[in-house]
Amino acid sequence: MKHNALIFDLDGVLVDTAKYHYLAWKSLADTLNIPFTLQDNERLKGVSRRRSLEIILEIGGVAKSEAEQEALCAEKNELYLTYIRRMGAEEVFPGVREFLLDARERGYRIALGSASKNAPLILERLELTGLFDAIVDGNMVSRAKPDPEVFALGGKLLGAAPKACIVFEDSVAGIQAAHIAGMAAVGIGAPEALPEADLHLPGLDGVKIDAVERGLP
Ligand code: B16
Ligand code: MG
Repeated sequence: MKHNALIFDLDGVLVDTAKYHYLAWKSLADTLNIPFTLQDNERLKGVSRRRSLEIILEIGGVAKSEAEQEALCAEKNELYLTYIRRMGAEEVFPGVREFLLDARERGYRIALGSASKNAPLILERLELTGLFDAIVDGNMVSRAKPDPEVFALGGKLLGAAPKACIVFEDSVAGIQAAHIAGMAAVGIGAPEALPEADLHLPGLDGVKIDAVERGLP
């Protein structure tokens, strides 16, 4: 095997949490009389909570103080958590659990590299925690993708050199972050959406790690 460590983004790779982020942000935007659509929500994927709020305020042309923004972020997160607490293992994307189990059996070390501060809770709800050797979440990093911080820390916690790591990502900024970290990047989603990825997969259903290794340059 060419690599020995795998690092996974959470939202859009292992599970669809974007729909819950949308519902929570939509409720908040409604209270602020800001129009917020599913299309706007695309701009929030992989972006931090605080930056997401800034984008929504920009859409509405609304200004808020630092303290007000903190309070709005807390309010949004409470709403978001009402959805997350109801999540179950059936929401894991098809084939993800099998892919992780197969990779572990073959000796790969596995980390999460997510911008979400709620990532540990989400992995618990999905009953995936035990399949990860390390979890890097939004509480542990200060710089957002495309900064490589989240993946560099993931590799470090796994004791793996960048060249030994494969990142699985669904966002352009995440693919860039992986490359800046010196890691291979598998794009989950349409090839046109992630032109810089080293390999494209529509998802992990029916995929095995040895096929990923063969597909990477
Ligand atoms: P939280 P990822 C990201 O997850 C989401 O894509 C993004 O929409 C969200 O704003 C961010 O986490 C922060 O989430 O409010 O839970 O801290 O794709 O990096 O796994
Ligand atoms: Mg993502």
